[in-house]
Amino acid sequence: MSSSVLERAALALSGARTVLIVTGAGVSAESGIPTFRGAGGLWEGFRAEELATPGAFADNPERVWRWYRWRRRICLQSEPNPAHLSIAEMEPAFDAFQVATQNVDGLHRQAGSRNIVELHGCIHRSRCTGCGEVRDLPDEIDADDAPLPACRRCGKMLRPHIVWFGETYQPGVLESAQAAAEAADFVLVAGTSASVWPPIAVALHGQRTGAYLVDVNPDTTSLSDRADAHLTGAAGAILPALWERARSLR
Ligand code: BV8
Ligand code: ZN
Repeated sequence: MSSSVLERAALALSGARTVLIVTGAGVSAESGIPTFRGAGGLWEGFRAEELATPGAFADNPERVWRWYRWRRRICLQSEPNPAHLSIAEMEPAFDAFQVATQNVDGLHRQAGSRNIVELHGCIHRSRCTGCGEVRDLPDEIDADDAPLPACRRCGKMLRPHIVWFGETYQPGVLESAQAAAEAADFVLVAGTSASVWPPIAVALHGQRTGAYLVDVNPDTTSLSDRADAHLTGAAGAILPALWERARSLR
């Protein structure tokens, strides 16, 4: 990546008052959490799209809970990396700042970000399939062969409080990210293959309404050539460098 691309992006960030950050699994890769489509994206030979669906849960809730318990163990052992930390550092420096994350690992909150929209839910929360009650899951994770978790209120089976493929978004979630995009002078998308459309549509809406759009990814995606700047590389290296430079230009 040429330093002039980073310089242009840093100049745009230094002049921004309102910011939206959209993140995907790549931002948590350097924390040791496998991405969906990279190496390690498979589990017992299944792809995420085969497990993170209402059908997979209806057919085999034990298998889906086993997958989420495996992923939660990894999330609970993971720490925020410099990408999460630099995003958290940026937040108080702007009039408006939102993190709209596709990740369910909770690492942005752990890093200190506060204005977060978890577009696809959170792996540390459950939702009752009967009464819909949403609750935090206990930190100690059930053993793989433990009985399926049941609602303490109505006794029905619990599911992960996560948006699965083929499901629509929780009310208000996309609307909140869309409003932040509309108000943004600067939108940064980091660590996503852009394979799920609504979060990318939000970022592009921000660009259409006047924001400078940056894509941070070691690879190129369908978003890269639409962005005003594509910063090629790992988020854990690029985001601290970008913020360091932007801060010095303010
Ligand atoms: C929706 C939670 C309508 C799960 C996820 C109806 C029926 C059936 C299907 C559909 C339907 N309606 C729409 C669909 C399509 C479907 C879809 O998109 N399918 C895909 C597979 C084509 N979409 C949906 O079902 C969505 N619902 O659209 O409702 C609607 C329409 C308009 C408005 C409102 C509603 C709901 C999709 C949500 C599914 N749940 N996650 C869980 O975690 O268990 S999606 C999951 O995959 C992620 O959350 C993310 O959103 C998506 C893509 O993953 P990424 O985060 O991008 O990760 P990936 O591994 O793919 O890429 C990592 C990237 O990082 C790579 O580019 C890599 O180069 C880069 N990278 C690696 N290392 C680094 C790095 N970058 C920076 N630094 C590094 N170090
Ligand atoms: Zn219930």
